[in-house]
Amino acid sequence: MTVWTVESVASELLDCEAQRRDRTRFTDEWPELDVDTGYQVQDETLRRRLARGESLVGVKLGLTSKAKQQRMGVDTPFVAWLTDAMVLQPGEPVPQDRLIHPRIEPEIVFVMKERLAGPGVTAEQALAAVGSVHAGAEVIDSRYRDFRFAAGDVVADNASSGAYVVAAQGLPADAVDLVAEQVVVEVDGEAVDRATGAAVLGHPAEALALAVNELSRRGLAVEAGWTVLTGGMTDAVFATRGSTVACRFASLGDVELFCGEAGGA
Ligand code: OOG
Ligand code: MG
Repeated sequence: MTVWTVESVASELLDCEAQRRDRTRFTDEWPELDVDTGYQVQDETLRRRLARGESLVGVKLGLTSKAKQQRMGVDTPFVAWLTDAMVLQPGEPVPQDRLIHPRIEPEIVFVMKERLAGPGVTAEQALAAVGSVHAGAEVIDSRYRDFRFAAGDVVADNASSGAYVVAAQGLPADAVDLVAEQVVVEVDGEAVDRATGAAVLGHPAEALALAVNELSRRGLAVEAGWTVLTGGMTDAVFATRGSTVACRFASLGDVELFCGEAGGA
């Protein structure tokens, strides 16, 4: 049986990503892979992403809504890293050729105007450091077969990071009622799900506060200029080739993702 370490799990996860290969979760073989160890793996994979030339552009929250927690069977929210290699420009299709089994979820996105350091940051203080709020969509992609994982596995896997798109036009944080802000998820023009900002820990700024306070445990902060994905508001939908997924927000506008030509590999 393989004896896993932070370094070998980091290598295996980055290899799976590069080779578009999924695998069974590590916690079956290495029950000691708890959330704290998962963060050590996440930080090791970030070091390797930066060493190969990517830059750190922000953080994403995972499992901040009941819809996501129930689907994934994990009820602890967590934070993970965003690099420039994950950015999709509005209008770019889902990068199917580098993803394993992508799914799409609507997210309220913050762009930070000020640095925020914890511990003890409140949602109100967090919101005051936000420069603009944007409509967004995340293309998640797990390195685990059928997205089956425990909390330590998914934290190690950088919270199923894949790609994400943020609407170019944002609004000042105080210009939107983020609790009431509604999103409708459409697949090929048909509404399949909807939620409001309240789904995200009661208020998306709670997710930002959670990220800041979690990072402070590791001596880190949320930096000015960073992008923060506050977490999927609804369950994610499959990025089926040939389809278009739209996330239509009431005040923040729309984000549309074409899922690639039908029939491709
Ligand atoms: C974990 C990633 C969760 C979110 O917004 O909740 C996430 C997963 O669902 O595979 O990105
Ligand atoms: Mg997400």
